[in-house]
Formats: sequence, structure tokens, C-alpha cells
Amino acid sequence: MLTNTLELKEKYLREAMFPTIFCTGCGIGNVLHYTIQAIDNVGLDITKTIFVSGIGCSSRLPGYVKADGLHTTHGRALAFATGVHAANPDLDIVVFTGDGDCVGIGGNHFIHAIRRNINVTVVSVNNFTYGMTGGQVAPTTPRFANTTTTPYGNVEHPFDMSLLAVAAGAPYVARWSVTHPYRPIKSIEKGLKRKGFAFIEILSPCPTAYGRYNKLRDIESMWNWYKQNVILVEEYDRIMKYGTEEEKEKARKKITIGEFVDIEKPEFMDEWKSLVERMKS
Ligand SMILES: Cc1ncc(C[n+]2csc(CCOP(=O)(O)OP(=O)(O)O)c2C)c(N)n1
Ligand code: SF4
Repeated sequence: MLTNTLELKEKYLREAMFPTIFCTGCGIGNVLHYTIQAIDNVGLDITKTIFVSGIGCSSRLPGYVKADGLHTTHGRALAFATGVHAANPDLDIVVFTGDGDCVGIGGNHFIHAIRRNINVTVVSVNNFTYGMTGGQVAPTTPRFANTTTTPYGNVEHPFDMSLLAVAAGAPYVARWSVTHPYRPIKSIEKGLKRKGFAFIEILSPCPTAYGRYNKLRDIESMWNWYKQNVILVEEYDRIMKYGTEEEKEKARKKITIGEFVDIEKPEFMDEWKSLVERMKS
């Protein structure tokens, strides 16, 4: 269900924080919109929810939400979220994190928070770069893309954040693009409703610090790039099984989107509490 945008804004966002810091054509505002829409759809009590982030353009998001927030240090959102959860497991936690924040400086916290299966919904904005600091190469920057620190093209192999989350054992992992609003909203809803680590990666354009170095400076071409370069994982698998060589070649160049994992798994603090009960008896 989609609510009137102004109603949502009034209900969940801090008026005094507007206008936002985001550049025209940035996808981060859309990510915020999808998150509050999902919160409204599931009827989450935001007085019992805390929004946690590290540092980056995307990590500014908790500041806009009319709820408790922790704007922490770069890469440490999940370390703080783990502490909050251990101190008060009854709180719902939403983490906003950029790709640099999440799998660059914060990579170790990421895999270990997943391994422990902390009850947190992580909404990760992947814009392939360090947006806030002007567009340096990130662990997610595609091969041969230009950035301020790779002016002749990036020769490193990027991390696939969602597959990294799958490999670390996350029970819910999905990747979508901001250009397809309903899917991320549904995934965030799922993340909020379930107990355990939910990772929702959202591909999001940064025309200012990434697009301009990659011939995607104007907003329309950048948004069209996101529409044209993603492929549903089910469609990708179908092509790999039954497609022609040409179709396979085309599909391999695209980014797969979809739900990668959706399973139940014992949650960290639940396990901890039952251990304490067992010790008492
Ligand atoms: C310990 C530390 N190292 C480096 C920085 C500088 N810094 C601030 S934001 C940022 C990268 C942000 O990139 P990302 O997390 O992808 O978020 P985006 O701005 O793209 O949304 C860096 C390197 C910092 N603030 N703290
Ligand atoms: S620099 Fe990029 S990520 Fe940051 S607000 Fe501007 S467009 Fe968005």
C-alpha cells in the first residue's frame, strides 16, 4: 500500500531538518521514503524503534526520522546496533548504511553481526562510491569504473554485498534498485516483521560523485542506467539454463536483483536468554 507522501512526511519525518542535504537526482531520499512507507505498512511503533547509522550521505538518514537515532562513527553502525540490541532486545532496530560504511571500513562488523544473527533490519544504500567524501573508489565500485582515486579505471574486483551477506549466513537478503519502489518496500516490510538479521541492499544513483566520472552526470541517463542494467535473479537463472549465448552474454553484464535468501534461523538474544534459563535450572 502507498500512503500520501505528505502524510508520511508529517507522521515520520522532522520538519526542521528539511531541505535534506541530498543532491538533485540522488536516490537516498527515495530509500528514506521506501523505509517509512514500509514502517507505516507494518504499523511499526517508532517510539520503540531506533535508527542507527555510521557516516556518509546515506548515514545522515536517522537524522530525518522523528524517532530515537544513533549517528555513530564511520563503519560502526552494526557494532552500535549490536550493543543496543544486547542492552534492550525489545527495541526494533533499523540500520542505514552506505556501501563504503557497510563493507569497506565496516566489513568486519557486517560479517560478524550476520554470523550472530542480530535482530536488525539493515537498509544499505549502494551507490558504488564514497559519496560524502567526493567519489573515491569503494569496495563495490565496478571494475574499470572511474572515480577520483581511480581516474584511469578501477582494476579491483568489487564485493557483491548481498552475496557476501548470504555467505556470512544472513537469513534474509534482498537487492533492489531505487527505480523499482514496490520491491524494496516489500523487502523492508519483511525485514521489520521477522526476527533476525535482514539485509536489504538498494542500488541508488549518485550523479554527483559517481555519475559525473562515468558519463552519467545527467540525472535522466543515470536513472535509466539503473533501470536497464538490472535483471531479476529468476530471469537470470532462466537465461543461464535455456537462453542463447547472446542472451547469456547480455545477462552476465547486468546486476541481479531479487530475494536471495528467506529462511528462519535462531536469533542471537533469544539464544542467549535460553542459555541463561538453562544455566539457572
Ligand atoms: C574513520 C573514518 N574514516 C574515514 C572517514 C571519511 N568518510 C566519511 S564518509 C566516507 C565514505 C562514505 O561512503 P558510503 O558509506 O558509501 O556512503 P555515501 O556517502 O556514499 O552514502 C568516508 C571515507 C570518516 N568519517 N571516518
Ligand atoms: S554526493 Fe552522491 S550520495 Fe551524496 S547526496 Fe550527492 S548524489 Fe547523493
